[in-house]
Amino acid sequence: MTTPNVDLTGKIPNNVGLSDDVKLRRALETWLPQYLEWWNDMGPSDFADKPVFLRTAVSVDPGGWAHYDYVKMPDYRWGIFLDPNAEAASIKCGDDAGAPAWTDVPGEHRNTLRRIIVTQADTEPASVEQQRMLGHIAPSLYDLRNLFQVNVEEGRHLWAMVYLLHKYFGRDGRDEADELLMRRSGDPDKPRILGAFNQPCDHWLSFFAFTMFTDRDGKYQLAALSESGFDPLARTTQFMLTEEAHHLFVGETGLDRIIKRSAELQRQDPNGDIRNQGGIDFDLIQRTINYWFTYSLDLFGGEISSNASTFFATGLKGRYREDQYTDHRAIEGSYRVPVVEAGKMVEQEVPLRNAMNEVLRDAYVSDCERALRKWNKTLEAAGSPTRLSLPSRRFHRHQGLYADHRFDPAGNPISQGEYEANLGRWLLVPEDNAYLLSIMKPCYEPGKFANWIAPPNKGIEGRPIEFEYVRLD
Ligand code: BYC
Ligand code: FE
Ligand code: FE
Repeated sequence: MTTPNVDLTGKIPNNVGLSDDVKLRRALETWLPQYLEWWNDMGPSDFADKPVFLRTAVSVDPGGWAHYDYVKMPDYRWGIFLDPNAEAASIKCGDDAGAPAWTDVPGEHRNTLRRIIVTQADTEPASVEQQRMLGHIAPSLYDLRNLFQVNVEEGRHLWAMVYLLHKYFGRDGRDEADELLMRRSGDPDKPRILGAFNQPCDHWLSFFAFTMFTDRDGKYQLAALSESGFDPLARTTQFMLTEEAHHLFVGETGLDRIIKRSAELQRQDPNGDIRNQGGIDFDLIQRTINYWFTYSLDLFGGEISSNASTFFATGLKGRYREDQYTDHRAIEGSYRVPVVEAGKMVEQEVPLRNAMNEVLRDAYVSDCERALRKWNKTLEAAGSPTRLSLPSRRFHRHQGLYADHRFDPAGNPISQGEYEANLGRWLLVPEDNAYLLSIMKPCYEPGKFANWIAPPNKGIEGRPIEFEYVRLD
């Protein structure tokens, strides 16, 4: 399969040959106004008429895929781009590893593939909905711009999946694409599919934790899907990963800047009190890490999963960087999973294929541990005695083996009573939100930052920190 050149002239920028596929182009051009209606209703509240210094994907050349300029968000050009690969792709894992990849949907995998694609797709608009009010309390123009950059790109990720649904799944796919615009994050009657995407993200501490931990699940899921034997899915997720890196940067550096500022405030106060200077204390940061990290762990699915085994066996979804493994069939290996038996932890040996969710979660957890080490270096450099940590992956789970049991953040089984008595110490609670909203007032002056966060080390795309990233007048 060769990829057509990038076409930027039509209503929908693309490198999938839309101008030659009249039926598909019409279907997507019919979906476009519905998408824009959703964006206007559920995308960023206000700011629609403000020029934002945004990057737009205009090419699939790794050296120059993005164009930076002022754009009003509703005028952003949401496009469809597949990673071009010249050589013939093959199935990367499972029973048929090595066979030619599918350029169309195999009948026997149709329902499974559609479910995977719809699940991936659903998270993209969900995150935009969760973040829609944050512009009103942005700590700086630099951060406001990063929020909007993430939002428009999550919108493009929805386009990437809707293209697959329209092109390969006929009537069912079009219906699914319509429903993606109808579900709503947090709505009890028509919620988004996965748990984390129905949790409120009301303030910037949650925004940075979300882009750090939840977008990072996106990175690992997209990487696993980029190993898919369904070639169009592999290529579209591969290209999505180029944009994803910035989302993770926003989250990881955002938390790092808060931690740095809190350490400064801690040092300035004779009692080390951060809150009485309007900053964010470390217990609150730790509770936020606990909250979003554990909801994000849930996104990997059950520790022992026959779905995961099927996805892998049929070559629909691989592991993180499948090419780092030598055995792509994984028929023989096993994996030891800690399970609860009569209130105690014991290890159960599981066939490797059934533990594929856990294998992917392992890669994710070590990446998160790396970020924690970095933040702790920031604390050390600032002379703070505080250290932050990740809770056990058993703590506060809603999916998988540990969901029916209670654990403390260290991973020890505890009673329901003990769990409930300590929730306010371990997780973000409504009083935390009230405090955070009380200190988060908008700071829209170029080069100025809210009191609770340190400035970044540098600006965007070579521009200075005091650049007018969003023009508000
Ligand atoms: N919440 O065998 P199990 C992103 C369901 S994020 C609610 O344990 P499986 C982004 C599951 O569907 C990346 N339900 O799990 C980030 C199943 O339901 P059914 C999104 C859940 O199927 C930030 C049942 O529980 N991409 O891109 O092996 C901003 C038992 O399933 C949850 C993907 O997720 C949950 N957390 O794995 C913007 C990739 N977890 O069948 C964007 C596609 C599980 O009983 N999805 N369930 O009705 C998948 O590969 C799989 O669906 C999962 C679940 C890994 C999510
Ligand atoms: Fe995304
Ligand atoms: Fe993202």
